[in-house]
Amino acid sequence: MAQPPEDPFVVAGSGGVVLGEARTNHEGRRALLLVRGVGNTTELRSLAETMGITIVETVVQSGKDDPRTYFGKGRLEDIADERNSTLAGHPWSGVDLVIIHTNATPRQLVGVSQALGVEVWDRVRLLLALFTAHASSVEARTQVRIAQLQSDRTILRELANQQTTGERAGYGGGGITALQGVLANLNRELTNLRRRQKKHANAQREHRRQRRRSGAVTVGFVGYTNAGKSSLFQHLSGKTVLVEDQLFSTLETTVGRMEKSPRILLADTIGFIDNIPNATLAAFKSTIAEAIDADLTLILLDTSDSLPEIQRKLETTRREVLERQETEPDLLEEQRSPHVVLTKIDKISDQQHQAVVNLIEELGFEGPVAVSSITGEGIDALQQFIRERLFGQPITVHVLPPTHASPDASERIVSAFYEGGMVEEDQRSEDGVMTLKVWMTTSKQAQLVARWKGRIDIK
Ligand SMILES: Nc1nc2c(ncn2[C@@H]2O[C@H](COP(=O)(O)OP(=O)(O)OP(=O)(O)O)[C@@H](O)[C@H]2O)c(=O)[nH]1
Ligand SMILES: [Mg+2]
Repeated sequence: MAQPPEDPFVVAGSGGVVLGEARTNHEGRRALLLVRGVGNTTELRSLAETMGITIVETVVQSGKDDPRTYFGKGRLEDIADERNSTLAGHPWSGVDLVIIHTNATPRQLVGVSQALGVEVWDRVRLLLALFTAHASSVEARTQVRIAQLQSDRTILRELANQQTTGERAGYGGGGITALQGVLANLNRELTNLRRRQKKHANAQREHRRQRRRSGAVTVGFVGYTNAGKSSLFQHLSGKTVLVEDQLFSTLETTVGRMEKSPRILLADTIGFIDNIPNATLAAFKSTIAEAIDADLTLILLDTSDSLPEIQRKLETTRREVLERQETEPDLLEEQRSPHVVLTKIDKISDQQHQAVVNLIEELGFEGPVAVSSITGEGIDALQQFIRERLFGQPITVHVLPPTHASPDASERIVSAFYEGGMVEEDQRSEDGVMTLKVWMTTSKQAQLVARWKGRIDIK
């Protein structure tokens, strides 16, 4: 009897479904792309390219998806024949992967893989493979694995279903029992990973609370993948992160201080892409939470995209942000309105820039700040904007000299202001009064006023 391997990673593969080790490097693989009807294949091609996969040919069949096999049965048989009879030099030689140009159903994945006898991915499995290849931290690997297992489970369930209804012959030698064993292993691993992820999410939430209590404020960057989030983060924080002209360079959250305002923290995180199934997206929820459970959320848009593209991405991102904010009950009202930042303005003309600004305003957003992380244009204005948005205008604090009744040293009070906000000026007059110009949240101000009543005077 065929034993299911320990690792229940599942790929749709030769002769049906192959169980094997999760492969993380797909560099150099050659693939066929199947497209049903008309479709723009640009996104899928750049996803494949990012992973070093060559699409040797795009095979198109007109008409609507077949619910069982995506392509028609006859056409799939032709493809299988051609692939099996390729000689060296044929463009299809070495093809060991077929990619379906859609988010396919488990039934279609199984159907195509059975018909072609080769590993089959759809758009979601391609994304998952890409995430797996790019995941470098424990956090990222955990969430990607969860998403992958959830997707594998839908395929295993489809197989189990086909077996119980007699649509398909036995699974290995063990039939349904072996399949159930694999499913049970998978569920066990999923439970463990979810527990680990939940722990991590709770720890992070607690971390955010502590940061907030200490007077630090957070700015979250959200936006589509490749919008320029990590580049801007790097520019403002001086902290090095991965920046690449590819989709999904970033999969986890990095928090860094804004160089010119150390009390302001910036959160760079994973980007969005269209049409991801909810179950897959859910695995990334705690990562994105870091940027959404922020004092100010900035939506980054690549200005070199076309206007319809910008509009679609902005509307989708706004919807995502609002939906996710609903699951963060601690957020205050003023934290709930995201602001738009236009990136890569070095790539467009003033005229194009104006057209984008008009569009953003028509969509109900305030005038966006525009920046270039390459030339540095707009960066000062953005820093000023962030500061004013978070702290309002700076306050002037007079710290009175110590008295007999309250002998607290002025220095302690002054350092509390340094810790809780951003001190821009600091002067001491001859009568011992210290005057500070400080950017600070109103809640932190209230806390310090309550603590040193009578010792400080704020204007
Ligand atoms: N010309 C120009 N290119 C930029 C600018 N900002 C970023 N880029 C380029 O855009 C590409 C993507 O930048 P990233 O900062 O990695 O984008 P990201 O939003 O973090 O992308 P993911 O992490 O993949 O979601 C890189 O090739 C950058 O060099 C800019 O202001 N001007
Ligand atoms: Mg990034």
